[in-house]
Amino acid sequence: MRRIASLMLALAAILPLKAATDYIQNVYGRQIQMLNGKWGAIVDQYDRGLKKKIYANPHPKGKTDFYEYDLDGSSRLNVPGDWNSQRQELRYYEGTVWYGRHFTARREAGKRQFLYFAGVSQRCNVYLNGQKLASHEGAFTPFQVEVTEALKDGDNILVVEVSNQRLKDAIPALQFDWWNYGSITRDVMLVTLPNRYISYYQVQLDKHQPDLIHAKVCLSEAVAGETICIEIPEVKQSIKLRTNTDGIAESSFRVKRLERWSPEHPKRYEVRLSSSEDAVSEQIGFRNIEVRGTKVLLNGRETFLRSVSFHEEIPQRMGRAYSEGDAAYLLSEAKALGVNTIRLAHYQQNEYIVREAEKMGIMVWQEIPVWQDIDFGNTTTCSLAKQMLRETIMRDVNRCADCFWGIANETKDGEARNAFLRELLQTGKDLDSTRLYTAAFNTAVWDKQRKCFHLDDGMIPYLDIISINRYMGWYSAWPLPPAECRWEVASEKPLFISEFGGEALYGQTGDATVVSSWSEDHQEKLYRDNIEMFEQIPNLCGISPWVLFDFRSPYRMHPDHQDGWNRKGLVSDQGLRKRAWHVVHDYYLRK
Ligand code: GCB
Repeated sequence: MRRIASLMLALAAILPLKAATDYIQNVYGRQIQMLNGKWGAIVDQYDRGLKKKIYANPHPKGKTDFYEYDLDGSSRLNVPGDWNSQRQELRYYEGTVWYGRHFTARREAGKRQFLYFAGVSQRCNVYLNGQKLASHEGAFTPFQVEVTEALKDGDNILVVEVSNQRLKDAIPALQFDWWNYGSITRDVMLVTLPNRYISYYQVQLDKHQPDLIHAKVCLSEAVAGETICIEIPEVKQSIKLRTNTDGIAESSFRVKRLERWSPEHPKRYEVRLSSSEDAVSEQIGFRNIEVRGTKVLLNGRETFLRSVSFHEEIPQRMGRAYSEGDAAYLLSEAKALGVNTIRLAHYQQNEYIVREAEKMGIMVWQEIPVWQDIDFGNTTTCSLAKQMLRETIMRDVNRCADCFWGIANETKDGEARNAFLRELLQTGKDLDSTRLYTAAFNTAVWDKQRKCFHLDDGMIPYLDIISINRYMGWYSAWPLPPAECRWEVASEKPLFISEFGGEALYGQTGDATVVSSWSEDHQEKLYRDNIEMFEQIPNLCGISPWVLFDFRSPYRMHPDHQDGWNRKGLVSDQGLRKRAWHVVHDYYLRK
């Protein structure tokens, strides 16, 4: 598949959200026709499809015509669903697959219609009835394509050219420690909206004040003077606003006796928004998240972040998680561990996970896949990162559970990287300054003279929380006994241990002092040692073991112990809890 020149056609128009937008927020609360199901799929390893016009689903018209590619007659793949787990021969496939399906639609007079893709990994071109309508890059964020004109009454053929090829200037780039699942991995739907619809809204609690709500509502057209109504029936709140010439209405108002959302009390309110043509509603929670000195405060109270990470993967299925049921499974296991936070590694996971976490009372750290060696000097790559962050924030801006935006994982200090990350931060803060911004660093080093860990990184002053990935007892030997390992890292800010851990094969016994035993004994001891060391970190605000479940990774090819699995899970690929799970569970009970 040819590289997409223009990144995201549809979204490019909406920046920087000052003017009317064509965005679709809260898509599951809209009039939708699901297009999930069995799609025709043609594997196009040598990228012949464009030349052969697969997008037009051609069939022979006369006796002398022939055709080699036939979406109608091709074998089927489930959408959503990665192709890797659906067909043995596609497990390692990196390249292009053409997807296609027919669907019956009705054009609706006076309405606008869109195709909405919740996630296509990693990039795609979208064709409707033979016409190319859009391209999108980035596996983990949604995009929409307007089809009001292109849609036909009756039968339509939708074709999507998908590629999961790894590229040097993409995000993530050529290397990453997780499975490169390809496909239309999330829901696809046809959305019907009023002509002038409510395209984007933010209804959020002020960063510091417990009762002050800031609301911003954008129409899809820049019309002034339109009345927007915001209601929160449970607290008898109803306010009317008028749009400005950009089609945007903004207001701040106080609500008496507002119950704030927290892990202990995940309270949400029904919020209704309406305009002359449109009405939309959803459950929204309110909370204050801020940093004071070295503390993270949730609703004004110091909160220790008891976290864990998982990939968007169901290990037992060896495939991408995509459904509400999958979200419930992953999060229940996290909850059982005793968490109040999850770090969704290392990319934006599907909306079901974020919404479910909010319902269950789990704070969410979401990050974009700026993982290790990104092409930081490349301006196109930087634009892509900014687009990814914007798409993440815009999808989830009303999810109060989302408390942390992660902008990078394990990147190295340097001019190009710093300029890139600073731009990214600015992009994020322009859209949303209520969350805390962080990045995970793996460059904290042991200072032999001063006998402590320290970190020099040019990004420290810009971030709210400094996050450290450090694999003591696994990738590094202990310089001193754990209880003597002092930390002097970003002493004036909250410090979060965003990764630590080690591998163990479920059920394997062995010498607890020998790393290469791959034993639960070793993993259990490693967890105890690390927890002992954490007591030495004065500005510690939380920890996040790496990782909840064993996960698939082409990095991990030890024939006996790994065989394509990263075995750092506290829970095995079969869903069985390892001994280290109990160490973390006990620690979280105490915290
Ligand atoms: C890391 C990475 C994570 C890896 C992990 C590991 O530091 O952030 O993506 O999977 O280490 O297992 O080595």
